[in-house]
Amino acid sequence: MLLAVLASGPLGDTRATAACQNRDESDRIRHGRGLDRAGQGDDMIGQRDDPGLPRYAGIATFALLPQLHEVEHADVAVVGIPFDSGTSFRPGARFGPAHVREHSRQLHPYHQVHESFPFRDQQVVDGGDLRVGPYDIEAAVEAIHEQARALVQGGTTVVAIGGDHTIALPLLRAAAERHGPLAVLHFDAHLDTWDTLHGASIWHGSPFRRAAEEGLLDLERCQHVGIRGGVYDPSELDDDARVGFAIIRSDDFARHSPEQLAERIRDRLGTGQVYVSIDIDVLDPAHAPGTGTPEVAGISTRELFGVLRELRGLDIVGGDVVEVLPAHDHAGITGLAAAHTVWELLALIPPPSR
Ligand SMILES: [Mn+2]
Repeated sequence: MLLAVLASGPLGDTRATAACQNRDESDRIRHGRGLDRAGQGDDMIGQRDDPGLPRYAGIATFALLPQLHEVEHADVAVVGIPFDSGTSFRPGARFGPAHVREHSRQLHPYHQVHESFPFRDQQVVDGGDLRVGPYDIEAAVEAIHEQARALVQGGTTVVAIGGDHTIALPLLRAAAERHGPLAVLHFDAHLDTWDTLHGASIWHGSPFRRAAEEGLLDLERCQHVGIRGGVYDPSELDDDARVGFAIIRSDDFARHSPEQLAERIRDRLGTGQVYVSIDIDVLDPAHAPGTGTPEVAGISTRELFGVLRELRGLDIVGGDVVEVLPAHDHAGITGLAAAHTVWELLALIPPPSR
């Protein structure tokens, strides 16, 4: 009651007015310009670069990038999709986007391996969270589809932070509407090409089966990476092959280098357009404990990045990093892994030809 009186009384009004009056140009949050050493990219708005506001302070957009409304055109938008009603086991990935943003504060401008500036070659923004409710899966999938379609049709590549893996279906719909049937590069412990569960046809274990049925996938060019565990019957693997996927297992990382595996992936994907979907549970629970359906004997963060960094040049037209579940995370391990995975994905997306 006391707080309410203060806020609505003369003292509250005075403070608010003073705050507004002080918010002149010098108080605005400053973002770096995108100028690189070759003098290119100076029309980009880069990460927040404000000596008065350290990286750990202020509101966390992804990688402290500008928001969508702060730029004239975004080439790439990182959007949160706080939806987890398709989850079959532990719920809570709806809180993933905020967690990943919070752990993305330490992402820096320069990529040492690629020798590139991922946020200077093109305009990358935080597109905020999509508007989506928790109670009706089909309505949610349609809402995600509509909002993703508006971005994609406007020439913005969408990279989503989930949310559970259900969101890949509407994102693939939006991407395939613009680009045609797509190759899918899918990092996951699980196939995610199952049919129905508990009577639901759209859930987080079925997005790629539904996508194949809808004609969104190029059935000769899809690739799983990191598969292990979680199969009831070998017929599931036959179904999986039928909807277009080849498999690199988690175990394959013990026998083959990231370079060799990346070569297999390139052979499979060919030169056409690719959608990259990364379930954080592809990582071993030691590297990503905060996820909905953990599977032991997974790959390490370094192995994941080892493969991703060999895939420069892919024509990536969309992607997601999903299944981050903060309630089961410890010390931000999963949040950090996911934030850096998004960054690795952004570093691979080719800039538009201007
Ligand atoms: Mn998945």
